[in-house]
Amino acid sequence: MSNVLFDAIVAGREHGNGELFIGGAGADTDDQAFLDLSARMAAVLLDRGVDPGDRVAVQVSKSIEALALYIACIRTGAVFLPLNTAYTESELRYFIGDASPRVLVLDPQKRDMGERLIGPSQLLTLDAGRGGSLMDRASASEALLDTVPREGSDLAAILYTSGTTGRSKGAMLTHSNLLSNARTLVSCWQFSSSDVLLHALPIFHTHGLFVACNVMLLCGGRMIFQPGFSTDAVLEALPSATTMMGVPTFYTRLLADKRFTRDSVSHMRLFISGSAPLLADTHREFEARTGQRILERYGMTETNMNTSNPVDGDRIAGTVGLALPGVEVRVCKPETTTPLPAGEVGILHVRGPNVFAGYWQMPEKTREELLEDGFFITGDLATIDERQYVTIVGRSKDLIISGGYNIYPKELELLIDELPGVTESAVVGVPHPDFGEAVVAVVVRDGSAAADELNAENVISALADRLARFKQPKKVEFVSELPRNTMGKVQKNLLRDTLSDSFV
Ligand code: MLC
Ligand code: AMP
Repeated sequence: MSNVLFDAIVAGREHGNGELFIGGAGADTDDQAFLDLSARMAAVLLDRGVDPGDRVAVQVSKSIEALALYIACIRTGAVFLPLNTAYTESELRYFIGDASPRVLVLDPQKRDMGERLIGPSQLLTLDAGRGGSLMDRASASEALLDTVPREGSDLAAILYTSGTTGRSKGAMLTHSNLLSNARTLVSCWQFSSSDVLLHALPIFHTHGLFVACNVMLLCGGRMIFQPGFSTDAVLEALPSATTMMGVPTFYTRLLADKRFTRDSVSHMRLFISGSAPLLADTHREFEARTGQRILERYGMTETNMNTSNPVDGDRIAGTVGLALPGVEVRVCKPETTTPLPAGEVGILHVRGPNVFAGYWQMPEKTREELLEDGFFITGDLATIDERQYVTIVGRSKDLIISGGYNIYPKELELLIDELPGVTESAVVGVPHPDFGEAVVAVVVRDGSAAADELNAENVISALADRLARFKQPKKVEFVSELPRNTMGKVQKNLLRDTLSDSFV
């Protein structure tokens, strides 16, 4: 019997020249070494009692070995659960409690924390320098011989995505969700074994892991695997690349550097942007500087990719393009499933083989967002024009996207409201030149003695242990009351207007 995703990856690699990585730390890891490492890691997981369907939670730095661990999970039938390296112990405690992983893999420096979270017997470690107990055991292990069979409907991964209530939800993605979407992207974006992808994204989210790595694994191409985004390192590696994927911040940072010129990218086949809105101005400035048009696409953790501008054809600035083959999109009035006429703003729904299997252990939440007719309610406000191009015009969900990371205001508001001296708070996203949007907390003090002590620094430091750094407010404003409408609802749009010049 087959393992749907793993078999496709093995077949994909056969199109290539035997190398998955070029440059840097990966130069000596060819396909065979990479797959062999994943087979030995798989044996370690089985030895730790990982059964098909068990979750393997992983919070480690980006490395080739971390990617091999993803493949190891797929081959053992485990459910890969990657976690943002910025998450604090308090955030991890929630994910571990919710997902009950069989094994947790952490950086060796976080061993004590891991023992507190899950105990020593279920803990393994891995660092970006090929160290840690997982690597030690994998080196001493025989490679797993028999890949565990998995069908298309079996889970391959759970990725947590924050929720409007402040509670993160685990999006369950099946083998066929991941495979169908990656195959569609290989074909639509014309990826082949001659492509070299400049990979500077993190590999714990959909964009860097499934969009970037699955596509390259399947097309037989190669990757320049960088630990994170650095303008210098990207400029240095560009001559060896043919394509790049990034969040809009990558492109605004490149444009801010005079070394980024038409000549430096004339050999590039494709620049792709997603995870957050690419300003039409950035799109135009990029074209004016380089002569190339960024291809913008639109996706979500729950759905992988839904729409894309075409490789051949009109890439329209400010739009996210057309529904991908096999994916249906409709724009409906809130609370209905009636599609609106072309050009009218409504909630975007999507349906297709890419759409996830539901939220982990949240059947009600799943029913609310994944409709009986198979459409998923994205919570994004959009229009579809006469040519079927989709434009994302806003969000009906209270969500901030900063540098491509999602931040749900409710999670911060609940923590800030608990602080001594605080009556209430409202957290909003305001324009930021680097991150697109930045988090601002607006706080109302109560009349207590604790309120007299309260300032921006101590609000932020009170959050430090509980929230990843990227979620923490870049600014805290104090007001005597929050603006409310006649229904008593906080008018965040007014706060956003008042604060719109905070960072520009
Ligand atoms: C870092 N910081 C951020 C931040 N990233 N703050 C807000 N938003 C972010 N995204 C913090 C740092 O902790 C630091 O805090 C300060 O901001 C400046 O850090 P930096 O050194 O300038 O940041 P850097 O390390 O360069 O990271 C910026 C970045 C990174 C844009 C390169 O955030 C990134 O790689 N983003 C990609 C996110 C992504 O992959 N999203 C895909 C989700 S999947 P201080 O105060 O300590 O200095 C998805 C689906 C889809 O959305 O459609 O793709
Ligand atoms: P995530 O939950 O991290 O997967 O983020 C998904 C959200 O990112 C979507 O619901 C959109 O709001 C946003 N998003 C992704 N790509 C784009 C894009 N190209 N333009 C605008 N918003 C985007």
